Amino acid sequence: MSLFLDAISKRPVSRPPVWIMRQAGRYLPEYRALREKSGGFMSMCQTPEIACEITLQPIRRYGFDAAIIFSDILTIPDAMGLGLRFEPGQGPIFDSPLKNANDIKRLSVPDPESSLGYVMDAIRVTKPELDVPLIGFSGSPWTLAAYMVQGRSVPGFPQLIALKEEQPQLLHILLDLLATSVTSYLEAQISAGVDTVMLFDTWGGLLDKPAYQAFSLSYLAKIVANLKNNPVTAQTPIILFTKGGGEWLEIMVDTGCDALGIDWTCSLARAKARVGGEVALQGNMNPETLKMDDDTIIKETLACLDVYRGESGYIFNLGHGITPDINPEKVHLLVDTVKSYGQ
Ligand code: 1CP
Repeated sequence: MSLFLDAISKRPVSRPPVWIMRQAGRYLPEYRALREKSGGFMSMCQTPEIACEITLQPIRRYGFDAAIIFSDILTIPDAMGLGLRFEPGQGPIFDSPLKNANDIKRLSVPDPESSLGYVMDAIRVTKPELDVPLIGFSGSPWTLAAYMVQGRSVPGFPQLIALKEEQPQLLHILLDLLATSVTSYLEAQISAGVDTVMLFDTWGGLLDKPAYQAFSLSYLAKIVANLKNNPVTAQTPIILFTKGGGEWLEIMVDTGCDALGIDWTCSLARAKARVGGEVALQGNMNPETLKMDDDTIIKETLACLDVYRGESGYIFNLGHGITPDINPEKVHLLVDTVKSYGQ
């Protein structure tokens, strides 16, 4: 067993495990060096040996208690034929975003081993190199739909919101297809060797509560039920993360997930009091804290750890991904603070 899997299942631990969202990425000089000589972000994802190397970089440097497979949430829409590109400084762009009902009705569920096999290959290459658990992941249907309809990252995703207002039934057709696609993608990742899966619902917080339930949570619940009802995947812990979802923790727990990721706008102590009896919690230091002085970083790290002093059911993480402008030394300080906790 491992600290990470023990904490998620609330078995006793000597200290909380630590990993950070986007731990494999642009703040690391060794990542940027590899990116320089590789043919772009997607080709790095699609070359299992490179994806493996990038997954291992932060494990080697910091000794995190879990690894996350190097990939992206937008692999599913890419496999559906939307033509994903990454332009430097602009983020993801789809050449063929979904413009109308025909575009949506033409889509089909990608077969994970044939059209996303590079992700499963990366998992199979990486797993034997690790002595900590490996996390697989997917975007939530709502968050994937956001990029597929909008075509790129635009604040507020106005075209997605317009589709929700004007043609909700059409959006539900898309979300349902994505829920089926995400289920089979995560099943394939689990069969290939990941120990846990995490669903990133980065844009669920754009919605109000009834719309969140209808357009995001109901599809997350479907995916959790599918995985829990399949004997091959039933035992694999599932982490749900809705950025901006702090008000909705109770209904997120009702999906049957094992852990919730929480962002920094939500009080960890209050979240624990509300749902800590039912699920493990993961989070939630503000990523901006890593730009501050050492004493502040230590103080904020300890403030999270103290909420669970002497108890299991907690995984230290940031409240969202680490940003590219962070000094890697600051991450050492954070990890050392967690690892020496309670000793
Ligand atoms: O230019 C580069 O080198 C690419 C930068 C990059 C990286 C390192 C992108 C483009 N994706 C990733 C990796 C990535 N993305 C991981 C790998 C594992 C790890 O965490 O270390 C993961 C889990 C993701 C997930 C992801 N991609 C999310 C969900 C999590 C979150 O941060 O909210 C989202 C929304 C994306 C889309 C995406 N891909 C890349 C970027 C820059 C973005 C965000 C675009 C936006 O701002 O909307």
